Amino acid sequence: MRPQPPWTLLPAAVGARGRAGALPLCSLALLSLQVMLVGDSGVGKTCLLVRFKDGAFLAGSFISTVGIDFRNKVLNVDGVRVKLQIWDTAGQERFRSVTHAYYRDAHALLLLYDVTNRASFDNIQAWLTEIHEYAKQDVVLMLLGNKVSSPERVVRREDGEKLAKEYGVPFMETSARSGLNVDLAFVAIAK
Ligand SMILES: Nc1nc2c(ncn2[C@@H]2O[C@H](COP(=O)(O)OP(=O)(O)O)[C@@H](O)[C@H]2O)c(=O)[nH]1
Ligand SMILES: [Mg+2]
Repeated sequence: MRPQPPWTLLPAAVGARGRAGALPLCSLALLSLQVMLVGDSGVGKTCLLVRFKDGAFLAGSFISTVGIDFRNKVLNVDGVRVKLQIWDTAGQERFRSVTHAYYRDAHALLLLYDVTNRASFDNIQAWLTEIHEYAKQDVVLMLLGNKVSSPERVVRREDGEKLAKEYGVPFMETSARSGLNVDLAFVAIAK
């Protein structure tokens, strides 16, 4: 079942608790954006989300995302409070039918490949085809080459830049491990 947007309850819940340091209700007015992470399994979508949300790296044993999961984070973008509701999808073929339904609601998509995995880069075109088919016409899209802190890089930065230019999408290289460009990428799509 699809989780309900939790922010509709936020002002009342905070007000009722009246905890010290709580923000005044007026400043709780915020813009909400739904962001979806897509890309092959293993490219680091869940790690990128955990790095962004909690500032930590999920190393070693990790729980494979099943279907779809989401987390919220509020950002201050040029003085405007923006609530990102970030959907973490599973790239496995068998979950495709789940994620298709979510494309329609996404305002922004972060499309990831793994710079240490050529196949994940080669699959970007297929992902773009799928995005064009299912996502909103005006969806904000960004291409991310993840795992750049790894010594096993096989996809050059120039290759990513070239592909992004071909499709007219902004591009960044990130590392969920080191945190490189992770916040920047999320802020960029929130703008
Ligand atoms: N070196 C390195 N490994 C990463 C990075 N991000 C994710 N990983 C590893 O890649 C594997 C898959 O990550 P995960 O987030 O589960 O991928 P997902 O299937 O796209 O959600 C895990 O073993 C992570 O530890 C990164 O930035 N650098
Ligand atoms: Mg995952």
